[in-house]
Amino acid sequence: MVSRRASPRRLKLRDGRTLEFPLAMGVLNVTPDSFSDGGQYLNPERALEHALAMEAAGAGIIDVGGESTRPVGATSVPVEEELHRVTPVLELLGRRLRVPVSIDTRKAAVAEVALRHGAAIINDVSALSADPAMGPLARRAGCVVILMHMRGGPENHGDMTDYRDVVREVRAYLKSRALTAARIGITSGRIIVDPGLGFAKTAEHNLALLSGLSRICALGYPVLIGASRKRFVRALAGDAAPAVMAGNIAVNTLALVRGASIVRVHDMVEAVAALKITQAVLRGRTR
Ligand code: PMM
Repeated sequence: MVSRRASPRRLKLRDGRTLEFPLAMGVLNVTPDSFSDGGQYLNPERALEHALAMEAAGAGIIDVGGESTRPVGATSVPVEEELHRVTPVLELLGRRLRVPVSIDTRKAAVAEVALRHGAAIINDVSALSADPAMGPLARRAGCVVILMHMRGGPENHGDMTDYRDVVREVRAYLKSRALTAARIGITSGRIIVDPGLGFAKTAEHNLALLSGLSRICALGYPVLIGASRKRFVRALAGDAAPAVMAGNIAVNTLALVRGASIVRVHDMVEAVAALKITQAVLRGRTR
């Protein structure tokens, strides 16, 4: 039986700021090879401009990443290269951005530099399993962590898609990673979980996870959904830009209705408009 706990409506950050859910997280990939926006924001000034535009459009978090995790052909990036990509961007964002920054990394050395530049959240697609120093760093820093489900690494997760009951297995994994985090002193009020759409999942698995999302929300942690521009959306909706955009919005809206707290997106204006409407309908009032 699935025990139910309501996801919190808000979450406190270590600097006293509060994340009010639901919110949209803006993707800022500082990589040459991410599948949808690779190469666009390697220049720190352009990255800042894009982050400020997403903030102005209503982003609640900006997620900075220096390592591509796309399912086909992503290679592991050496720590020096990842730092070289993200550090100048983090420096600029730390001075100019008002909304919290998260760092999308599996490496504690990268997370540590990001935290020093004011990042408030570690977005670890390995759920603290890739680098043994990541959990202790997050505990010492008192930051929020995003624990995502995947199998293998960016190099090989596309092949590891064998599940009996994907929702049950992903839910059990997230629960166990959250308990492991709690055991090293990361309190439950600092944990966000993510089923990891597209990471060691077929299109059917992604759809099953979206259909069964309320079972993952019932763990009681805020749930993040990252569907934006992913292959299963493009396969279902079509590859033309307006079709992909509409597909993203449909997935995000359904995820919010099923209890998701955060949607991770590239197209902020459209995502925030859809989020506002969804929230107003769910509440039955405009504010
Ligand atoms: N997806 C990507 C990268 N980081 N982090 C979380 N928490 N959840 C995701 O779904 C996720 C992620 C890959 O997408 P991108 O290349 O567009 O950033």
